[in-house]
Amino acid sequence: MKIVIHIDDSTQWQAALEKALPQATVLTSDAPADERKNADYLAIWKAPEHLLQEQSQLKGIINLGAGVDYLLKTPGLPSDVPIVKLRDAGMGELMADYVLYGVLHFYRSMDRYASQQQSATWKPQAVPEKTQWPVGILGLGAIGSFVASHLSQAGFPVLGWSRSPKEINGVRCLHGDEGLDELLAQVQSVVTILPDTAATEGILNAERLAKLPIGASVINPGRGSLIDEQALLDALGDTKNPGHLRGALLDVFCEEPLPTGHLLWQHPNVIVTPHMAAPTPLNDAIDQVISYIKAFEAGEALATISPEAGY
Ligand code: OXD
Repeated sequence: MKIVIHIDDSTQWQAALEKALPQATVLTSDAPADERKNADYLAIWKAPEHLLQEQSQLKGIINLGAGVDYLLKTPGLPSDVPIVKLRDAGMGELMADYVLYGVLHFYRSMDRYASQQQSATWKPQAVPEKTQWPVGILGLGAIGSFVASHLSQAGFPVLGWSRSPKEINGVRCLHGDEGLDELLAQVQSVVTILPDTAATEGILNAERLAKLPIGASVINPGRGSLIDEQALLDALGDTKNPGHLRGALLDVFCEEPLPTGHLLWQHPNVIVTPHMAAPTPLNDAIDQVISYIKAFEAGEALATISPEAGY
């Protein structure tokens, strides 16, 4: 069996897979082209087109991340090879930490203290009851559900939204367009963890951002395409003309890296992080990759990606 890996730290993944599957030939995408050919499995994240195009006998593709948007847009992706993706695999916990940090940042007024510090202003801000700080999570897949439960356990009232109905203990789950409007009207912080698909592009547009309460904040560790960036800037306003939103913590952008001159870099109420909310953790992910390969080899049914749905 031949497995070819492409991800930033491919050699660590190669060593871990070789150890777990001693009978397999495990190569990184740096191997010579004639050795890379005829792979049975590709385990990849943001792989170059040629790696997909040069294969002819793939049994499966394993996406080494939660989002398949990049993979599905890669020219040369074969249409007849099943694709699986990492589901949670330790990313839920990383994402939950990132989101909890963002919620606490606004809830405990860290944004206000940062600005007060500019003028050496000593002024404690009121701490509302957590019950008065509902948080909305858009997207209740494996990671979104984990984040929603984590925030609920941290004491925040949590509203979750997905296209189709879901049930999560401790989370008020809403769905459909009406459910989305209902959620937006109530939350102090809205968190976007949806996949990047035609149906989710610009889901937080000007009209929907306007539905958020005055002083609400936006946290986006999902995909840049989910938010209309100009509409977000308009809703944040500036020091002369403050908008109705208080601030944003953004990890993902329509263009990455975020271009140097982009207004989001300069906005005083925006924190920019470089797509680092939930880097794929090696150990948890390796266990999942191995179980996928074993299931493929055993001919077991797997939850594969639907290229039409985009997730
Ligand atoms: C992912 C990501 O989709 O890190 O896993 O963006």
